[in-house]
Amino acid sequence: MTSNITVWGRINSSNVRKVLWCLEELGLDYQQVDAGGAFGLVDSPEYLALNPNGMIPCLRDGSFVIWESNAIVRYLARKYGKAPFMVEDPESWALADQWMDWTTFSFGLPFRNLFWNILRTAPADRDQDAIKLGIDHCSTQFAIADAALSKKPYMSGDNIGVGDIPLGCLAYAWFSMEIQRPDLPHLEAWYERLTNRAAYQKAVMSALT
Ligand SMILES: N[C@@H](CCC(=O)N[C@@H](CS)C(=O)NCC(=O)O)C(=O)O
Repeated sequence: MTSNITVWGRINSSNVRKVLWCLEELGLDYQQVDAGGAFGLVDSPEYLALNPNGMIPCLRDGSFVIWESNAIVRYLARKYGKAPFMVEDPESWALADQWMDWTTFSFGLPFRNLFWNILRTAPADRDQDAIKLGIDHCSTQFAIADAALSKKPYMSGDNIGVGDIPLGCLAYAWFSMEIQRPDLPHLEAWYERLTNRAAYQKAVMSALT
């Protein structure tokens, strides 16, 4: 679909991947501008005028500007989505919100600590105790997702939806890291379903570092 969408953010950021994956699933045209990390730009007055947090991602759609990755994903689904990404009933939205918020607030912090210790820290400087604790903590959280996925094929229910997007981006890093993972068959089957999607392959499955 033709649109006038620009996304700022480096593609190896999990939060940027959420937005890119959603755009790909919705079949929207967009321009991606590298920003953040080694690309800088986020401290410039021009960027701060778009996103005063100086963080990525940020999306502009025509003259409308929005930041916060989960909010961007919901905006795109509501504006451009059709089922399964746009849902109508309050219960389906509530479940999508539940998993999006859970991923950010319950899962995100322990995962970030683990991710940084392994992928953003030189081997000699890694804190092995923190890594072990991080794997334990993430495994406990992933077991909650695994239990949900034992009943339905997606976090969003019978079909994929925006509720799958945040965890799906972190799952790529989890399954790519050289760590000892617990046996969580429903989570693994869900992850495999995601990896078969062209949009996921294009937007999420790129180099982590
Ligand atoms: N809650 C924000 C968090 C954004 C965030 O933490 N972005 C990180 C990248 S994942 C960032 O901007 N880091 C600074 C940088 O990359 O320069 C969101 O979900 O959009």
